[in-house]
Amino acid sequence: MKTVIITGASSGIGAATAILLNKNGYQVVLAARRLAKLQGVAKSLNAHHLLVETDVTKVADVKNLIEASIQKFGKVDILINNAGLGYIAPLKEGKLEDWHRMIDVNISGLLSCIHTALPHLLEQKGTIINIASVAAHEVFPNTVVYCATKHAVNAITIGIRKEFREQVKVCNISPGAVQTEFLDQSEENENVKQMKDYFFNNETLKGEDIAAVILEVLSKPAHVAINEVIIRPNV
Ligand code: NJP
Repeated sequence: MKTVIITGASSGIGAATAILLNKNGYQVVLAARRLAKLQGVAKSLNAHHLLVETDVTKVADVKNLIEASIQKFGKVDILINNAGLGYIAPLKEGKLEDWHRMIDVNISGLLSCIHTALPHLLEQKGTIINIASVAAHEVFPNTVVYCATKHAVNAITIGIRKEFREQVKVCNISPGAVQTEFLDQSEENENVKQMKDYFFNNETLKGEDIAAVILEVLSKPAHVAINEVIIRPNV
């Protein structure tokens, strides 16, 4: 049975992925800060799971996450770096704390997880999946720093592929609009209102759609590596 660690598993894409992978025979480690939400997700899981309260910006938490996974399951085969957030606001508002927070979670947190899990992933010839964004491939106004962080995720994914070819598989999954708690992080403003209207009054993506793509990526035989997926709503 393969062991998969999923960060940001308390809601949205991460929660849907934990449930789908667990249903399909994976033992899943769910990491996030909100333990009560993780416990809610766990109601849909079989016994092959572990919940670890984790803030990916805290190196000690990340260390504990990997150690707890090894202690419970003996190995780590797959790391899904999904924890992330985006604040929607124009640059001219100059919300420096928000900019730093996005860098801390989306880039530094992701790097801490890769750094700590990598020796175990190399042992298993495992897989890293990074949840990037369409914002990793374009730059949109009002989300410039978020786009910058996701461009960085893209660069990290490409770099891992080039340096660790044949040792670990790595895949960048870049969703468009997914109906999750993502937009709830931003203070309500005209841009957020417009985005919520588009996200929730159209048939945009669900967390389950991204989970299905992740399952597909993980289902390929050893000689096949899907390195890049862009998935947009068809509206
Ligand atoms: O959003 P949401 P998504 N340490 O808010 C966790 C990308 N994406 O599922 O700690 C650990 O439901 C948070 O958990 P908690 C996006 O950039 C989305 O949409 O308990 N975990 C929660 O579980 C992100 O990388 C869309 O608050 C931390 C999770 O992150 C990924 O998809 C479009 C944390 C966020 O779940 C999942 O986001 C796109 C921390 N410090 C890319 N901070 C979209 N929804 O449209 C946050 O292009 N989390």
